Amino acid sequence: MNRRELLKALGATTAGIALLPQLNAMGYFAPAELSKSAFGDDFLWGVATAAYQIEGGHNADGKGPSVWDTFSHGKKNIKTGENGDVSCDFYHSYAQDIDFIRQMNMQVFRFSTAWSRILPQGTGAVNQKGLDFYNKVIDTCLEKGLQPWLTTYHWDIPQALQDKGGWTNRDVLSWYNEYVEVITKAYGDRVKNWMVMNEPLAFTAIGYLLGIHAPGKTGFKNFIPAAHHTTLCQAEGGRIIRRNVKDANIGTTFSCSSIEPFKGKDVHAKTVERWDAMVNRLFIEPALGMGYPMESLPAIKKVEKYMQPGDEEKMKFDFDFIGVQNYTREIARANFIIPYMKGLQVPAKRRHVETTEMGWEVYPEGIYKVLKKFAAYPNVKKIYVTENGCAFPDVVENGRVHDAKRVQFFKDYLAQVLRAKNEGVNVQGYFVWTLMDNFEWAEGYKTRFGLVHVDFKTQQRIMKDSGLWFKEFLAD
Ligand code: IFM
Repeated sequence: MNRRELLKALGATTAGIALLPQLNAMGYFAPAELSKSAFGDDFLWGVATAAYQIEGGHNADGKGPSVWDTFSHGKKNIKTGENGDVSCDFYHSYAQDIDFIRQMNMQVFRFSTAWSRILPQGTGAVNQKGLDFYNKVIDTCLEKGLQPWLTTYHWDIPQALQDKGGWTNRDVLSWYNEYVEVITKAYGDRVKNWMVMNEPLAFTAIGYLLGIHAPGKTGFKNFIPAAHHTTLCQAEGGRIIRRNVKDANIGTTFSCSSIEPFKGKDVHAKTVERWDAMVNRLFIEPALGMGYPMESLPAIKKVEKYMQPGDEEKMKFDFDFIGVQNYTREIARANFIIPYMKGLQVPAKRRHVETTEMGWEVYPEGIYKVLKKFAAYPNVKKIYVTENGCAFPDVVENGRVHDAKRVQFFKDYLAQVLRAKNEGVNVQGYFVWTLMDNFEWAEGYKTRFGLVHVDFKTQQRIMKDSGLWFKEFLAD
């Protein structure tokens, strides 16, 4: 039964009328027809990528190794045994790939710079050819009428710095500052939209706590200092951009998920609070001057060991915008055996809900909830959805990819973004994860998120039906 039929059936009964507020909360009154104009003329549309996931050219023109070069070559670190040495070969095919963005009638290309392409040893000598590569990317965007949006860090710290402890070493503050000084001075004349970090929780928790991502470290002894130094760099990066880039629009991005109690039961409320503090609050609240959410997540008190006088102040930065990145929701269940978190996330597959190939629940209302949640912080001025997307198994048939599930995913999630916007959330743009299929970290190339299909043997590209859908949707 579709939305209209359901409302018609329910509207005729007293019980149905009583249900109307609940249906409203569930998004049943979100506009059925999506249109570009419903989002407004100033709303920005784009795609997001990350250097290691698309570039390849892993040792081209003087690039130094990053943690991901090392990690992906380690035995059994990547489920498929693959690595990002060549990936989509964006290093050589950037002009053709950027053209796809234009063809889809989008305005924004969000990408990251690879620190070790620019500073092969992390600090010291600058690799001019590495700098030039991003000059070409930026100039190509501008020639094609696209806005380049630059993320300074998307998980690929130079291996030379990891050898000295990487994000766990407080010296990372000066290493990172040197890198941001270089890129802001090199690109600030043309790049006006900057994001400091990509999903700080993801790279510190998956890389330094769980050991599933580079650099493969585990335990709170690694995670806590890595998280604290990232928080400091998040703010300092903002200050350097402000100083060096005239008229910059400065943000940073967060992986955000609505955390909900298992079977809606109150007994899991404390667990929900702890997971919410970890997933949604840990990195934004110090930037907003609220400190770490220690009351909700006592395990974070361990950070005090790494705090130096003045750090509370140094963690703050007045961002122009916040990048919200959402894919799914999490269901939390109390379990007192689990150290620190005292609870677990209940995997979607055990809940028998619709999932993507990543095993993540398809839950469009989740993006509405996180937009409302982040917009409720008094100092959050504006929001962009800097990532949203899905992996489904794609099949090439007669030169086409009919990815109907992905198209539906975007329609449903966009309806919820519009619902939040219509309720007053200052959301000003939406960037799809991602332009083209690429190296999905520990999953390898199997999970495809792109609007453009990539044949990794031939490097042939095909715009999927989802890419064609955006082209049509965004056409003037
Ligand atoms: O591929 C990643 C990206 O690097 C960061 N956000 C989530 C995406 C999908 O897993």
